[in-house]
Amino acid sequence: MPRARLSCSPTSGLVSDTRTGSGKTYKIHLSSVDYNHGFSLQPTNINIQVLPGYEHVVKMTPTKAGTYAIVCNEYCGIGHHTMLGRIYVK
Ligand SMILES: [Cu+2]
Repeated sequence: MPRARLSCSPTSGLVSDTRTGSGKTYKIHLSSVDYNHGFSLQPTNINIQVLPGYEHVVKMTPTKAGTYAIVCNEYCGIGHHTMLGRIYVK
């Protein structure tokens, strides 16, 4: 199963430009290097809290091509508003 790895940090932001294919299931690995963060993936209903010291794994099976938006929805500090990312599904 393909995997995508994203790291959460207000200083580095979320890793963007992750590319996946429609119809396949992916495991997305999420970790935080500092504080609690949120991982919300639109337009899916994936929405989890990412805690430091853990590797969270969520499964995603995109059914439509397009751009999926990632946003941190847990206030995490001064760089919180910069924590945006995208997953491109072909
Ligand atoms: Cu945040």
